[in-house]
Parts: sequence; C-alpha cells; structure tokens
Amino acid sequence: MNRVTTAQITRNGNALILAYDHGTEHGPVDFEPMPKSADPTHVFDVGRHDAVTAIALQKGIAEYYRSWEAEHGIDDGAPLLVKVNGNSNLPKRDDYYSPTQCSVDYAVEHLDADAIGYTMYAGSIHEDRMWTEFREIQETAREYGVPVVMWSYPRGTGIRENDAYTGQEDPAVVAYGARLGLELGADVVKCKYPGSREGWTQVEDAVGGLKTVMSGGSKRSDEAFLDDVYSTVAAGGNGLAVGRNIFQREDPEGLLDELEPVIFEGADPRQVHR
Ligand code: FBP
Repeated sequence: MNRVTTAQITRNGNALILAYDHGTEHGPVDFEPMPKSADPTHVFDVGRHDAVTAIALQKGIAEYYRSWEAEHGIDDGAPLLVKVNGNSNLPKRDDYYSPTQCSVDYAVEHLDADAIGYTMYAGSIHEDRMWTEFREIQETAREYGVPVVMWSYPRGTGIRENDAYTGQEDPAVVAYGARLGLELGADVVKCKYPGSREGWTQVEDAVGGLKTVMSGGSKRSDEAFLDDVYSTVAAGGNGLAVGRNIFQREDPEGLLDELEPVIFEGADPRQVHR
C-alpha cells in the first residue's frame, strides 16, 4: 500500500497544525498565562483562522469539538487530527511511554477524523512496545486512507546514557527521530526545533522527502518564534504544529496572520511582522 494523501491537512503542501492536547500532557498549568484558553471552544474558534490546516485533539476534546460544530452549525472549523495516544505528567514512571487511548476505528468512524496523531518516544526503555502499538495504528490508518502524523520525540533512559547526547534539541537526535517517521510509515513527522536553519537542514537530509513540521515549544516573543518557523520552512520543512505559542497569546489571530505568509509563501517575517 502506498502513502496516503495529506491534502486534507495541508495547503500548498504545508501545514499549520493547532495542537491542543496540553491539558493531557502538561495539565491546566499551560492555560494559566491565558485563562480563557482552558475553554476548548475558545481554541476551536481560533482554529477557524484560514492559516490553520488542522486541529490536534485528544479523544474527549475531539468529541466535544464535533458536538460544538453540530450544535452551532459551524462548517468552517479546522480539519480534525485525533491524537490517539498521550500521557499526563502526574505519575512516576520508569521511563517515557504514551499509551493509546483511542483506536483508529473510533477516531475515523465516530469522530470523522481527517488525520491521526501518535507520539513516539524512541530512546525510552518502552520503545519496542511503542513501535508495536504504532504498527497497528499506522496499518489501520492506511486501511481508512487517513494520514498519520508522528510526534517524534526521542527521549528516555537509553538515549540519556549515550555520551554524545546533548539534549532533545540536538540536531543529530532530532534527525534520527525524524528518520524514524519515514522508516515506520508516518506521513508527516513533527520534531523539536533543533536550534537553527542548519539543524533543520540536517533533519531534511535524513527524511527522504517526508513532510516535516516544527514543534512549537514554550512561548517566546513573536520575533523569535517567527524566525524559528521561517528557518524551518527555508530549510525545506513543511510548517508547524503549535500550541502554547498560539493559545497563550492574548491575540492568537494576530500571530496567525503573520505565520500564514511565512508558512505558505515562504515570506521573510521581517517583511510581515507589524
Ligand atoms: P507546543 O507548541 O505547545 O510545544 O505543543 C506541541 C506539543 O507537541 C503538544 O502537542 C504537546 O502537548 C506538547 O508539545 C508536548 O511537549 P513535551 O512533551 O515536550 O512537554
């Protein structure tokens, strides 16, 4: 079976995925800088901006999203990417692992998912298990013809013990994680920003043309954030999957206005920043 199209979550081949799974991954603390962002409908509304090509939600919020659309007659919401695994940071674990809590069947048949998302922690002692779980997810998604976005975040005991490891933004580590997206059959791979355009070039050199998107990271200034996104796209990346740098802002639409030409036209942010 061939790769499936990513057309439903891209525009001119690039993507701006609005990630809103932080209530799972980090907890309500991520909403404190902008309390209205704790209300999913606020973020659903932000996702209606033209720049957004998909919204990434955990199962329960995805159910809420579809009800919100139906109840309010909304037909211009962002395409839905259902994140089928995730974990909280509450328990003490022996290493990184992200359990699957939504089947691809449920995501597609009951939530009408346009795409599937899965976090892979290569380097953890649970890597082998996650590969097995990913295999089932990827193969089922292929049956439905929906694309799979891999959040590829190498981390954990095994990788930390490697003397050459300098952290999860080390370009060699990011490039290895991106390569795994290609090897394991993802259609898009989402990676930490490796600190520079050169770092992203190293990522592109590893992926054989697979679509890549930059992971937003913690909130920074408009200028710094736009620069990182520009460097990613200039190095051949296909855009962005972003949460905090959008929903922790007072005016998320203002930044989306500026991201749109950078991601979809390759514009230099110095020309678009107000
Ligand atoms: P941000 O843009 O806020 O970094 O969101 C991207 C993302 O991958 C989210 O989907 C996820 O909740 C979070 O980062 C996980 O980040 P980490 O595991 O590094 O804490």
